[in-house]
Amino acid sequence: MNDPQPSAGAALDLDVLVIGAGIAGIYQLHKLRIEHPDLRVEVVDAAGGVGGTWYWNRYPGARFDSESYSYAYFFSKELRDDWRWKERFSGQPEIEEYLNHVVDRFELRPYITLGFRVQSATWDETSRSWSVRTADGQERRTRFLVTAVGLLSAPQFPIAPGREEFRGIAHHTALWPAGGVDFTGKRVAVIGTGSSGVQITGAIADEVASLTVFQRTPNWCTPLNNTPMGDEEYADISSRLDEIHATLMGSFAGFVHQFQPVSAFDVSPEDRHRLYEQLWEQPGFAKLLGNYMEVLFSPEINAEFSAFLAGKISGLVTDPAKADKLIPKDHGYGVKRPPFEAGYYAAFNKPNVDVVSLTDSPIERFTPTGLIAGGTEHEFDIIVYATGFDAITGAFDRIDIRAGEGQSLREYWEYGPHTFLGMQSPGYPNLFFIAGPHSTGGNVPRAIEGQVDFLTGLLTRAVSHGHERVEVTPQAEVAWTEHVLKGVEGTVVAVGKDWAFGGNTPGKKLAYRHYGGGIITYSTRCAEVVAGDYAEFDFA
Ligand code: N01
Repeated sequence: MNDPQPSAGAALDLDVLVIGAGIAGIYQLHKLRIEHPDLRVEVVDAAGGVGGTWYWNRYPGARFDSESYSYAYFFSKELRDDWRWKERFSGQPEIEEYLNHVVDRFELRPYITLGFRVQSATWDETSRSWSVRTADGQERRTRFLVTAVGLLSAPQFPIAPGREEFRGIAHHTALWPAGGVDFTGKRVAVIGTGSSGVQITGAIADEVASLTVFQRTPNWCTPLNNTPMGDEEYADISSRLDEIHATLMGSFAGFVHQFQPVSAFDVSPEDRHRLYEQLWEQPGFAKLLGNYMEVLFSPEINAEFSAFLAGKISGLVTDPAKADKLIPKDHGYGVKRPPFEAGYYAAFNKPNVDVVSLTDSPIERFTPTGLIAGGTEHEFDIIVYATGFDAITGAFDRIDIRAGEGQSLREYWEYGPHTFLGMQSPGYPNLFFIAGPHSTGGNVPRAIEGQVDFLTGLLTRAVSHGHERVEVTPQAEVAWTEHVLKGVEGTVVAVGKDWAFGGNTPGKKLAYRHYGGGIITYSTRCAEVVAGDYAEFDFA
């Protein structure tokens, strides 16, 4: 922690407390240190190291599916120049190393407290401060509280009984042990076929004695097409990073890929198929974001591209029965956030790798030696829970956040979040969210960048005027929430199956919790608020 400096809230421990030392928390800390070195700032995190998502998700195969250089921070030319990404889509160890490098390079570590799991945050109107507590009695009193708790940081497990009875090794992909897990010659179950399950399946298939993938919903996986970054290509990219940054911030979802400049309906079916074949060979998200925009809006084009992918899967998986199970039937491409694969479909061509459909054979219970699904007992040495997250609001719901005697934030957001710009809700003064509900998805660090910059400006506006209290108006919240919900109408995503709706979490109310308007619309709205001197906020 930094030395206390006199400020308007000298009786408090801190001016700003940030919860979360991931991509968002690290950047927010750096920005405040640079722009407000006089403010007392601390970042707390439950983890034993920095990195957030990239600290916890250290399972085999965990890696970027945004191009490495497009995901990294852009705020420092020196940082960009002295870090050389090894792969187009780098793996978790390199990403964790990078984030530690950033923390040390910018001397942020003294301001970060690890092993600090926030249990509650309570607003006190008299002192205009938040009291933030852990279960073991630690407390911080802070003027402003910023959550950077992650969109996907509240892991969830299958609800079938008996999980604790299993006597083998069992880990959730998002709670992976630092020492790793030895899969050699083991009988392994992977439960879940989202991005995590797809990545780990491809990574371990060659090591195991047997692998059974338990699939609730098949996904449209396409090749990641990862490659090492050659010196020539890297030098070219490095020389154009300012230009690339402008492209990312001027794009829909912060990726290097750009939608086709023509409508799918203005080209022939043969030309469309030619493009689909080209996209298949391209890296990562090109398949979604380098496609015709109509793949997201037109049921006809979406069905056409989905049929193309179904053909590819049938070509990759030699056993027609397995291929049939692996092809989604109930949703088109892009309805759920698509995973990218490296060796996933090929794994099912091995005789010791199988897929069990949980629709046909639901998991009835776990046993000391494995699990029972559809009446069949399966024995395993290792169970991998790749069952995802109580997404977006889940990490908030696990903290008891209350303003005075009012309802908790959990209750306030139960039927879906209400926010202004995804950054504040009325009734919760001085509490701000980065990469929380109603914030832009896609290449998340680019959305985070815009939010941190905006929030730092808002805090500057407050402290430079000696204001101790900032609260968004209810009108601004209503207008933004309506804008968010209207924006998703008419897209293929609106079917509501994705974690962005909570459709993956039993009992969660279905509501759109992301922001689908894209980075440009979002940043334009932020710029309008700044130009209007933050009229949507009450300062006191
Ligand atoms: O989680 P998921 P994830 N019994 O929710 C199934 C990012 N990410 O960790 O589809 C049985 O996607 C569930 O089934 P269903 C990325 O944004 C990025 O894989 O809900 N199965 C699904 O198959 C991604 O979207 C990277 O029907 C159960 C799976 O478990 C997000 O994180 C890598 C179940 C969960 O899939 C989440 O990905 C990894 C149950 N009770 C993740 N509950 C990159 O490459 C759930 N499932 C950057």
